[in-house]
Formats: sequence, structure tokens, C-alpha cells
Amino acid sequence: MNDILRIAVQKSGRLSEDSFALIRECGVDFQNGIGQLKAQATNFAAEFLLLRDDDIPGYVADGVADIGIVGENVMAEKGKNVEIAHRLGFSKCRLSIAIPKNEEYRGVKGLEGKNIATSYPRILQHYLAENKVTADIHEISGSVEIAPSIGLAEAICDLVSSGSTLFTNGLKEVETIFRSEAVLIKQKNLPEGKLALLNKLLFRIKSVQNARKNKYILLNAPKDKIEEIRNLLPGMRSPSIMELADKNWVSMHSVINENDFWDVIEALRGAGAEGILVIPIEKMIL
Ligand code: PRT
Ligand code: ZN
Repeated sequence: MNDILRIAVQKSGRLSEDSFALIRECGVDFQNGIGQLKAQATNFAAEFLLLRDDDIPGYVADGVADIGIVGENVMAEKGKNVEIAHRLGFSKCRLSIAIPKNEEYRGVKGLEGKNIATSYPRILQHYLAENKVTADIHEISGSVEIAPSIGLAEAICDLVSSGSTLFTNGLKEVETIFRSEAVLIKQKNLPEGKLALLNKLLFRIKSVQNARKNKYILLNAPKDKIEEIRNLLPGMRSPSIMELADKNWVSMHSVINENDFWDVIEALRGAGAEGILVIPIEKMIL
């Protein structure tokens, strides 16, 4: 009774904006004042703990928070007893090994005996052990990219998204050892009441994600092209078809996936569809 779901979120950093946006799109409102470490949801049985991302897996494992939003890289590095409840698809990046760009890369075995600087010693060690390579791992907490140029290490292992930081520091990416995105993690043994709240939140998150991935489409079709156009529109079940004042035409409504959006639009035009309207979907309940 009167359970409250305690949700750990990065206070300020690369995960924060998307995390807060997702929570708000799920219809959960809260006041997030500057300097505040805790925020109460006003219309959902939840409380937010605003933390550094590195602390989130530990807080969830210890039960201080019930769930949390964190990069999968941090979850894997901390090695705490938590599990992924859902993948969130934002803050995508990769953990890669990089070496000075003028050096020849001789494969992972070529790293044998080298000094590698990283903030991710655990993931790196695991990768090297899998490849039967022994290297000297130097753990540093930031500015990993400058380590080779100041003579601290011969290679680095750091997060990469666009690759421009590596490029600026005269490095080249030679191995990707881990791919990451933001994940919703949970404590392993949540009591029933909290689990029910988590499931309620997950249902909303999935509806928001489905809506983001799909668009609502309306178009006019000549009656003799209905079958052809219908085959191009998968829809949730099948497209809705409505009569128009002009008896030779109908209006067709459906949902299309963002991934094949332009291909479908071109095929629809080719099949004789006209007046195509595409509208964002706010929530999509499957
Ligand atoms: O203060 P706090 O401890 O909470 O935050 P933080 O500074 O430790 O982390 P933050 O906010 O920088 O990143 C949080 C999470 O965002 C990471 O754990 C990743 O899951 C994710 N993420 C996604 C990234 C990047 N992309 C990213 N590009 N985290 C860091 N980077 C850095 C990287 O370390 C490197 O310095 O960006 C640089 C490389 O970027 P490109 O675009 O030049 O390749
Ligand atoms: Zn951090």
C-alpha cells in the first residue's frame, strides 16, 4: 500500500535531458528546481533522486533507488547486482580502443604489453582477457584522449560517438569493444507494489517509444488502386478506408514506420496516391 517508486536519474549531463523528456512524455510531472537532489512526482507515485551517473547502479543495487536511468557502459563497468528492465534507445555510443593515427595497428594481439589509459578498466580487462591479451591498464577518470600525447599511455579505451574528439587528438579508432545506449535498470527483487508501478511506467514508456517510431498517414486513393495501395500500408491491423464526396476516390488512413518512411511514400505516389498527409503520433498503445 502507498508504494512509491524511487527513480534515480542523472542530475546534469548527457543523459539528463532525454531522461527528463521521456519521463514527462509518459505524463509524469515533477518540479525540478536548481540544486535539488530529490523531486516528487505530482501525479504518479514516484520520487526522483538526482545523482551523478556513476552512483546510479550502486544506489539501485542497494535499494536506495528502485530503478534508474543510466548508460549501459556505466552499468557494465560498475558490475552491480542490477538488471535491465528496458532499453531506452538514446545516448548511443561505443567504447573503443584508439591508438595514435600514425601508428600501424596489428590487431588486438598487438596490444600485448602496451599501456592503455581508460575510465573503463573492468570492461577493458574483460575484453582483453577474452582475447588472451595482457596489457597494462591505467585507470584515469577524465580527459583520456590526451594520455598518448603526454606520454601516459600508448593506447586509450574511451567512449566515442561522432569520433571528432579522437580525431582532434590525433588518434584513430581500432577496436569497438562495447556498444551502449541508455537503459532503465531495476533492483532485482522489487516488492510487488513497486513492481506494479514499474510495469505501469514501462507501459507508458513503450507507448511513447512506439509513437516516436511511427507516423500516422492519410491519403487519397483512386478506387481502382485500393488493393495495390493497401498492400503498401501495413498499418496496425489494416488501413481505414473512407468514402469521399467524389465516388471514384477514397481516403485511406494508416500507420507507417519511420525506418521505411520514404520508401513507402515513394511507392504510394507511384501507385497513384494523392494528397498524402503525415502526422506525428503522440502515444501509441498496441
Ligand atoms: O557528472 P556525471 O558523472 O553524472 O556525468 P559524466 O560526465 O560522467 O557523464 P556524461 O554526462 O558525459 O555522459 C553520460 C553518459 O552519456 C555516458 O556514460 C554514456 O552512456 C553516454 N554518452 C553518449 C557519452 C557520449 N555519448 C560521449 N560522446 N558519454 C561521453 N561521451 C564523451 C566521450 O567520453 C568523449 O570524451 O564524448 C567524447 C567523445 O565524443 P565524440 O562525439 O567526439 O566522439
Ligand atoms: Zn559520471
